[in-house]
Amino acid sequence: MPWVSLLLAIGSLVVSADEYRERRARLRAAIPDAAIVLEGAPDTSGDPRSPMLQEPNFYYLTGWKEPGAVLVILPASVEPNEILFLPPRSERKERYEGHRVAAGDADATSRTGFAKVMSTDVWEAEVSRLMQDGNVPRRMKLAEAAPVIAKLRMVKSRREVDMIQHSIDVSIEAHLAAWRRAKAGLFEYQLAATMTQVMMEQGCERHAYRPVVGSGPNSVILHYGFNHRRMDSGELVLMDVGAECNAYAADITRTIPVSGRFTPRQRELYELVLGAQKAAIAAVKPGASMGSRGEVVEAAKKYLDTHGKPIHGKPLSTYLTHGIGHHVGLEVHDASADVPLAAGMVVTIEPGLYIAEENTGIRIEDMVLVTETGAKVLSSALPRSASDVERRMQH
Ligand SMILES: [Mn+2]
Repeated sequence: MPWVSLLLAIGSLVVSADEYRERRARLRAAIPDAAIVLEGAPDTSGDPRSPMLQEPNFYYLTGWKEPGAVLVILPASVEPNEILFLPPRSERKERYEGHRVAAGDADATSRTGFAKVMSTDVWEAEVSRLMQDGNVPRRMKLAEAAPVIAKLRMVKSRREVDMIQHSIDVSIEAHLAAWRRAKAGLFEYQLAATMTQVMMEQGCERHAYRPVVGSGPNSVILHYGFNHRRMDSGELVLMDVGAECNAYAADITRTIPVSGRFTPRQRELYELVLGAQKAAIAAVKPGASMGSRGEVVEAAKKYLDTHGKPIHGKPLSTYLTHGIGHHVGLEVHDASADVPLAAGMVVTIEPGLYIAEENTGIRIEDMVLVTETGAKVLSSALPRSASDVERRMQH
């Protein structure tokens, strides 16, 4: 019954209303006896250049995309203890933007996953009334909820890992399409266009970040984003490109030879970066630190310095000029707190070497799920070794 499996496939890429409710319950438990107020992204639909992105913490707790909403989470003893406030209906706005859910709609509960939906016009009055009625003590203490939400967001649910995996799978397809197309004489933006086409074709919303396609001298510019240079044979092209699908980001980098073959020097440096990446991934496990002096980056640096020759008298690790990685989720640089790695976290491991005088920047970036015992590379389907890259570029 093919339609059943199709339905399951689509179903698995949606976070359920129950999971959102569970997240709010965990936040309530982490900040008890408080009114937690989150404002969603403001309505910027009047600006046609606005991408209209929901505020990520708000999205994490509600799954709600429409602008101008307010989320209030109250202590468990108060009834109701969570309310979604939506902007009042505006005929004019709906003429431009289409139907929007508003308090009072018969289907407001099923559309939002909230038992209580009210108008933003009354949110402040309603919260004071509920706190008073619920005899919640008024301690005039204000605190940021964001650091607490960040800790929740760092550990992904099984469903979130599935959704991240989908964004990774699409991004891998995009990289492979660019590999097949790469050749001297092409412009960087043409490779970017090929990758964009794959993402959009798969129904993804957008690039998870400005795509970096940097050839030759541009490969050493970490966040190069102009993508306007014509590529030449004998050069490397660094592609740091990832899709955002169903709100979840992927972040993958590969560095390939424009004309399909690494020079001996490029291959030497490439294999050193790959060795450093493998050493760093081997250091990923619960309890390890991703920090600037943590064991993950130190493993990469140690590999570079014990396997590679110094350049201009400087140890090779000097040319790894950025951090070893970051958390990924709803945002490509996802919310995080300075805590050790734990099972369920998803991070990038992305060592690189940037040698300007050789016009050579090499970065290899993969996404890794922290498991109970170590790490699982989620982007392992995209070839990594120099020989495998060359082989795949021929097809
Ligand atoms: Mn990254």
